[in-house]
Amino acid sequence: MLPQMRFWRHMESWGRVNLRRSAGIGLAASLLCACGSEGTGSSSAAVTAVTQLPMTVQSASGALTVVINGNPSPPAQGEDTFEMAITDSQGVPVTGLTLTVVPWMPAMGHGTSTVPTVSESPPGTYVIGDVDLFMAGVWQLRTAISGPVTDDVTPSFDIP
Ligand SMILES: [Cu+2]
Repeated sequence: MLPQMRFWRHMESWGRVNLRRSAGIGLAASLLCACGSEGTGSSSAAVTAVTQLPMTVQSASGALTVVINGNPSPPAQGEDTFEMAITDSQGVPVTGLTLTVVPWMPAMGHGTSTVPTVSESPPGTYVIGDVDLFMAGVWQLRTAISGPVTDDVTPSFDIP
């Protein structure tokens, strides 16, 4: 009787370990899946990717309002031009800014080989050319603002 009970206890604990192991593998797999879907940008908390223009975003500090238009509109795969009309908290256009724009694909961690051009169309509208959105998916325009105001803004687009 005793040896038999030991045997079943042994089997029972062995089974539990195996269950735990397979549950662990399942958990790991679902975590990987969660990372994958987050990478598409659809569930990203920080930014909302839009498909239509114009779009309005606040700068990181909240001090500036940026209204974005583009050509083509809505933005499409290929070479795009954007316009950022930047105003302060009073709604006054902010002129004389320097914008450094980096197109960035967050899901894949890459930018573009082409560096966008930036020029101001006074007062306070900045034209960003040569934006090479060469893949479909979510792109950010990581934009550092310097000059009279230091700030940054990161509008996000979902390119079909
Ligand atoms: Cu990509």
